[in-house]
Amino acid sequence: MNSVGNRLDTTDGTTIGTNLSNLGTLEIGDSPGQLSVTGSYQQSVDGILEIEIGGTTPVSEHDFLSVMGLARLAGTLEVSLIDGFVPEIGDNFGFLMSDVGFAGMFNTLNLPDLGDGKEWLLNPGGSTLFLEVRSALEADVDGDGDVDGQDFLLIQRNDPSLIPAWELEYGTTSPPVASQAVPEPSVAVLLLWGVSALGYCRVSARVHLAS
Ligand SMILES: [Ca+2]
Ligand SMILES: [Ca+2]
Repeated sequence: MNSVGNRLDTTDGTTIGTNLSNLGTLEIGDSPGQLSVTGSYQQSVDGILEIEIGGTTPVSEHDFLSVMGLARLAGTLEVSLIDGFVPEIGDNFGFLMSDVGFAGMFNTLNLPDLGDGKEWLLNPGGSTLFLEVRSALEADVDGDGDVDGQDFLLIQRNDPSLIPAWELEYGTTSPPVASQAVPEPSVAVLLLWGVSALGYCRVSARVHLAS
């Protein structure tokens, strides 16, 4: 148990042979390093997990927390870049692994500025929680950090609604205005959900009438 306001510093390769409940600040390793928890990891809303990133290799270049039990998340993820490292588009950093899985999510992400054209994405896929660096350019649909003819071909084929964004961002490697989120796809997903829910209602109504 790491209590509110307390800082728990672990040296490299430390194993905690029980459940770890973090209500304070958890720092992993001696600069980049690894902490293994054989039980579960629970972080409260007051808890802070500090992750240092100095490269893409876990443990030797960025902090890595390995949990054998459930990782129940809340509170703050605090990331800092070390050793002058500048993340590039496509870089990803798996910093938290759980053999069982995850519950909850961090309430606050304190992530370092990546500069123009790049943004962070927290990817909770599978057994490892990744931080990824992706292009902040809306029309950079192939995700290589620029907006060019390749992107246009893909946009023309798959999503013509991005053509105005492509015209605005063409030839740039950093956008005039960083576009954080694209609202249209989520609206489309909501609409699809609505349509399928409607279809389901109709089917069940028919079943009732028939019986
Ligand atoms: Ca560290
Ligand atoms: Ca591109």
